[in-house]
Amino acid sequence: MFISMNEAGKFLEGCDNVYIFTHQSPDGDCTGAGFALHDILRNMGKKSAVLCSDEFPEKFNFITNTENNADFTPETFITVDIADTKLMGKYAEIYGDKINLCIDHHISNKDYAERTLLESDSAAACQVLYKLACTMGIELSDYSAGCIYTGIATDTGCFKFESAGAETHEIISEIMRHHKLNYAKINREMFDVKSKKRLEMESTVIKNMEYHLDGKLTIICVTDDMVKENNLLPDDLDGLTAISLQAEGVEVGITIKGGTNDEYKISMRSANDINVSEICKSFGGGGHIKASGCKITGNLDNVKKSLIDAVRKGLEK
Ligand SMILES: [Mn+2]
Repeated sequence: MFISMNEAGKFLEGCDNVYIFTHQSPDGDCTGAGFALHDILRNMGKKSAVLCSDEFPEKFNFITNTENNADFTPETFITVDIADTKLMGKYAEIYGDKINLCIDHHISNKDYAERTLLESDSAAACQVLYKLACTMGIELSDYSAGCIYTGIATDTGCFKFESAGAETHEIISEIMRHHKLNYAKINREMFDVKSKKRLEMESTVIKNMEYHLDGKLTIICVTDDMVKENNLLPDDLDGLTAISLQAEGVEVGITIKGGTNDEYKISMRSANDINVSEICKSFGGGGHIKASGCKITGNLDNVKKSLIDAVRKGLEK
């Protein structure tokens, strides 16, 4: 059931002993939203903990280095930035059908929770959470403001995407005005700083990038074998899709990861007007119009072929 900001606020006021779930392969938005909500609930005198199926990347240490102890009997289950319980990873089976509140901004949200606060035109789950906090009359701590800033910055590609509209900038301006925040440092660490290994991998990825459909489609492929060979961490693979969209004339950029048991994880990005959410839906996935994903099983050549066909159809529309 979809609910309003007011209803979500009332629910938060009445709840306690909360497990907050972020999605697997955590990004800045779910990490920021999870820990900001954790901080908000603690400041309301409630017990809470953030749970994630995967480890949080080190670059989010300034967010995750806080007391976070799940050693209590939970009564309330909240997800942030999770469109589908599948994305809860190992927690999906135990808690997937128990979610009391979902705070999200994905147009593809499956409405799996008892209550869903969905703003599909919000740039980030952190933006939804910020507005919820305002509705509740909560004054954010500098720490929470930093979490929310990070989530909005990362989900908008450092305020480059169309999703970062007037409202997003107004919220960021409010955050900057009222909180001590080293946003230049956050942005440098989120977007510019890369390990030597990562830089080397990027150069390999660029060298091996495939151009299809007259250069309108680019494909980057990083298989599990390559990951093992080069000792890469999940964090080293983050944001590769951005590279696929740097090619001049490109409309759709695809990143293929995985390969163990012939299972591939596909990330798809659109440079302009192609709706990649629709293309990914045809493979059982989804996401945003310009950024979506899906999983495909098969041998790599066939996976690529079906993706190229699907994008060709998308371009012809
Ligand atoms: Mn998000």
